[in-house]
Amino acid sequence: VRWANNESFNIPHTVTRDSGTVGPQSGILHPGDSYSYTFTASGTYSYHCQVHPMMKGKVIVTP
Ligand SMILES: [Cu+2]
Repeated sequence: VRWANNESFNIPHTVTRDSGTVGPQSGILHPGDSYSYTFTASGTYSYHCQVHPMMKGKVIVTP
């Protein structure tokens, strides 16, 4: 999965796993940056933006 910051203004975001040691962990993404993570096991992976904790998402990987 590839996440891209497509903001028109200078708003940074992150893709940060909610817990555990497996899952996406991008660090700061400025506009124009992108981050890719390859999921290698099935499961539900919840994540949020460290800058804006109300921004949440999840990826569901099926076998
Ligand atoms: Cu954000």
